[in-house]
Amino acid sequence: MSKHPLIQKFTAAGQGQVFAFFDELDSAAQAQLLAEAGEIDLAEVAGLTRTLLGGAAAGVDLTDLAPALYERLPENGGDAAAWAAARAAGEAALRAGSVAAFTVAGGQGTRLGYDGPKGTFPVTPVKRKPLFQVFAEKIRAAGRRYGRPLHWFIMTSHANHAATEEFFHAHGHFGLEPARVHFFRQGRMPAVDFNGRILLESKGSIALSPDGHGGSLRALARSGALDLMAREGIDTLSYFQVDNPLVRCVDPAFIGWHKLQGSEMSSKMVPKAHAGEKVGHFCVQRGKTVVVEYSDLPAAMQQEKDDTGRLRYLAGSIAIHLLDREFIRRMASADEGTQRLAFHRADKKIPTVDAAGRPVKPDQPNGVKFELFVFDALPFARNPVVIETARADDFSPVKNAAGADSPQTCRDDQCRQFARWLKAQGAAVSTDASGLPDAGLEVSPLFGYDEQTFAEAWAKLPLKPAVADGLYLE
Ligand code: UD2
Repeated sequence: MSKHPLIQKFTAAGQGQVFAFFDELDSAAQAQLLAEAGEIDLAEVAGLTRTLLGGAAAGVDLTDLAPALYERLPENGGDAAAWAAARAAGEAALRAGSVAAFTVAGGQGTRLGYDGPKGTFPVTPVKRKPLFQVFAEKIRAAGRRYGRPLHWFIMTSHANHAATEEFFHAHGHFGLEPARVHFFRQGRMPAVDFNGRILLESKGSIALSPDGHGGSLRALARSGALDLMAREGIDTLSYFQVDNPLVRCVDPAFIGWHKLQGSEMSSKMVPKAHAGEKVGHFCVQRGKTVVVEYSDLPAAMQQEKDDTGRLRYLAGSIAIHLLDREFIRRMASADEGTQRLAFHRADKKIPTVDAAGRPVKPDQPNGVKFELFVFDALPFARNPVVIETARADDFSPVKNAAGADSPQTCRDDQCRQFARWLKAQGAAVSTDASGLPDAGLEVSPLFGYDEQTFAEAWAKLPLKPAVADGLYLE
C-alpha cells in the first residue's frame, strides 16, 4: 500500500476507503484520484458530518419568523418618486461602469434532461437563441446604452467549464469583447454516506459535485474576480441564474435602490403565484432578512393568509440579487464563526461502488450532498433591500422538460412580453386572453431589452412591420 501523505491523512481521518482501490489503478488514474482528494477539506467534511448528519442535527429554525417587508412597485402602491430616484441613481451607476453582470451556471440541469451546459439550451420562441446569447445581447445593449461596456462573470462547474468556454468561442462571444467575459469554476464538495464516509463514484474517482450557488462567493474571491472588479472600478455584481431568459441582467431601478439604501445585498421578489410555488420566501427573523426555501417552510405556513386574504408569506425569491464586492470578499474570507454560509444537506441517490469495486446505482437515497445557498448571505448584509418586480418582466425559468417552468411556458412568456411591448406602441397584435399572441414573436435584446428601450427603437422605425404572421425584430 502506497504511503502518499494524502492517503495517510485520509486514513487517519477515517476516510481511507477513498483509496481502497488505489493499488489497482494505473499511475495516471492514481494521480487523478490524488488530485481530487487534494480538493477536499477533511476538517470541513468532519464538521458537516457532526452538524448535519449527527443525531442532534437541527432542522431549519422557524422560530420568530415573519414575512419580510419589501418595496412595492408604484402600480401596487409603492412610492413613484422613490422609484424614479432609484432609476436615475442606477443609470448613473451604469454610466460610471460600476456594475457588472454575474450568471451562476454551474448547476447540473438534471430536471431539464438536456445534455450540455444549460446556458447553451435554445430558449427563444422564433430564433431559438440559446440562453447565453439572450444574456449576452442584453448585456451588450445595456453597455451601448450607457456608454460603458459591461463586464460579465460566468460561474461554471468542473463538468461544464470547457464546454461553456468553447461555446462562447464558437459564437464569437455573441459580439461581446472576450476580454470582458470572465469564466471561473465553482468549487466541489464530496458526497458522503449517512455515516459521513466519503463516497467513491468509481474505483478511481470521488463522488464530487458542485458546492451550490452559494459557492459563488468563495469562487469569486479565489478566482481573482473580485480583484479584477476592484481594478476596473466595479463595486456591484448583478446576480442571476442561467435558467431565466426574462431577467433584466442589469436593472437601473434595482441598482438604484441598492445604492441609495447603502445595501450590501439586495433582492427582487415576486408575489408567489400560488401557495405551493417552488420559490424561497423572504422572511425576517429576529431583525434579519432571511430566505426560507420552499422545501423548508411547512405547507401550513405556505398557505397562511393575511387579513386581506393574500398569502402571508407572499414574497417569493426569484434568485435575482445585487451583491457588493467588498461584502462578497468579507463573506468569502470569513473563517469559522458567524460570518460564514452554512451548508445545506440534500439526500440523494449517488452512483457509487460496492466493497468489491462494482458499480452501484441506488434506487433509494444512499448519501448526502452538501450545498451552499447564496441567499444565506442576506442575514449578514448591511441594509438588505427587497424590491418587488413584475413576474412578466423578470422571471420565467426553464427548469423542467415539460409542464410548469418548461421550455414551452418560457417561450410563451417571452411572446407575451413582446406582444405587450408592441401593443403599448399601438401595433395590432392579436392575442388570447392570457396575452399570448397568435403567431410567434421575438424581439432581439439588441433592438430593445425592456419596454422603454423597445419603445424608443420602435419609434425610430420608418416603416412599422406587420405583426400578424409572426415577427423577429433586430
Ligand atoms: C432556486 C431557488 C428558489 C428560487 C428558484 C427560482 C435554491 C435552493 N432555490 O431553485 O428559491 O429562487 O431558484 O428559479 O436556490 N447553480 C450553480 N451551482 C450549483 C447549483 C446551482 O451555479 O452548485 C445554479 C444553476 O446553474 C442555476 C441556479 O443556480 O442557475 C439555480 O439552481 P437550481 O436549479 O438548483 O435551483 P432551484 O430551481 O431549485
